Amino acid sequence: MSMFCFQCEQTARGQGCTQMGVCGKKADTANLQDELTSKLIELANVNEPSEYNTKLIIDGLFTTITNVNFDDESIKKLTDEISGLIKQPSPFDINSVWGCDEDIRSLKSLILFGLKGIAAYAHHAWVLGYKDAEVNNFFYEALQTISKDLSIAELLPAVLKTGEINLKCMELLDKANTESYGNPTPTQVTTNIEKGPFIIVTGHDLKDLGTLLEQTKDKGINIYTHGEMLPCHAYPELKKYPHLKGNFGTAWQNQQKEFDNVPAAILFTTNCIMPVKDSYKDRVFTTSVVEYPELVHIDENKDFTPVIEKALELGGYNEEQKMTGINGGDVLTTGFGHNAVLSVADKVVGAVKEGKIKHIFLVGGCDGAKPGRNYYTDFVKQTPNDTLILTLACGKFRFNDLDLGTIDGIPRILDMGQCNDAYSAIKVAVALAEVFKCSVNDLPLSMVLSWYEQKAVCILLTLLYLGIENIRLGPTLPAFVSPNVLNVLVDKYKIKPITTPEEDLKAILG
Ligand code: SF4
Ligand code: SF3
Repeated sequence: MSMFCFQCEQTARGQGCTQMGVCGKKADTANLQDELTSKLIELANVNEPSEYNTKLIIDGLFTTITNVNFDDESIKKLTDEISGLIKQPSPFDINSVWGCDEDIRSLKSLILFGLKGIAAYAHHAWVLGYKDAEVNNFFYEALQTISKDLSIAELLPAVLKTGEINLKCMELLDKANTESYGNPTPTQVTTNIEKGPFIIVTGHDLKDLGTLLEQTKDKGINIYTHGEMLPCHAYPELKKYPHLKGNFGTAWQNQQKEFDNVPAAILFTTNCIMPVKDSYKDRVFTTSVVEYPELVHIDENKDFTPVIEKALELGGYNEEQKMTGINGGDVLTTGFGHNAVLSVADKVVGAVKEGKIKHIFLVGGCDGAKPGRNYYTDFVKQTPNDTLILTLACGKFRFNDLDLGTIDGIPRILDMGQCNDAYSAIKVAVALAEVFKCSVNDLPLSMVLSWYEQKAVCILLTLLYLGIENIRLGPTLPAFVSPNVLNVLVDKYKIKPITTPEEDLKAILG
């Protein structure tokens, strides 16, 4: 075994990557990421919390998320910086956790992987100037928990606390995003690409996009979002730029095909970056915690000149390119965050009371490469006409180009935003439960979720912390959930693996 990693949904044989990552991560890189994680745990144990240390922990954890950083040099540099700060060495090796009893390993994995997701959200809020002491303190507490010799009974509450803190962190990021860029409003986004130079921006970071839009003003360059950046079109302070034109391509796992020879510059602000092919390697740029060997990295000064120059040099398409989503549609509607949905709450409530809306589905989460993921397309296509579909995160690219019509003027598919906008879905669900004077579990609302990387883990933990039952999860269950831990999730939260769209719809609506 030259490495061990089982943190994402595509892990080898559904058990663990041991030779090289299915994601393309090499064994050396995986081992360096383990070393980084070990040092972060040591730092959290021996150093006093400080703003500087917290930022290092946040960025260090984010660096180890799936499809974020493939660059050994940058990982080593970060690890060395942390080592230099450690006052009294008290080495810890994360591999000791992988070797634990399987239930302990499972619970500690839920905490560590959930914490990585929280770190990503905390990072995005931090760069906009938003921080929260409780969230920040939890990074130390949770990393200490991982290094302690604790029982199952002691670890279970820490798992739920990870979900609780993630809710706080998603709330913080929502505040950061909406106070900086306004409340999202429903917005239609084209999938067509105009002629002329353009830049594709992918990842999750609103600030990077805002900065790039400002730097490309009046330069004759158009900007297109990709993947999880699609919801940016709905924020007033981003959509005010006329050169923010549309959305390029579909979900992250199609990037190697869609970026092949594209005559544009591509900027990765976060995951998900896949091994970069030679046919477009010269035009990919990274920033923030994303790094990939040999690519130009834009540092924290955020001078995007190299990206702009590359876009001008490549020149874009000579003619407008008609492109579509995976089902052939060329308009994607986004911007149904909590503010937009709650502003039409009366209408939704009225339609539910009159029986025009019989059920609401939350079909959200990550996309990925496994063939079984067309479940989500088929599920949405088969939902009856008197149901609404709330969605979020990159899994929506399976169905967000479908036109499923409207109910009383409300579109049947409501895109609430990025994965962290699960916060919006929670807010809407809680508001509906208040109106109907029942619990969220008693609402005609079902969650059908897809997971891939660690942000999905922290969101799942938040839903469990809130006591949400009957979540359907796919395409497969996490390798790091042991049979006993799964039993707890099934007994206590009635969590279920997805089956077929037909069977699941029958079970939900029956
Ligand atoms: Fe394997 Fe996923 Fe880890 Fe990559 S991130 S090495 S695919 S488990
Ligand atoms: Fe997607 Fe990578 Fe998870 Fe933000 S971009 S959700 S997979």
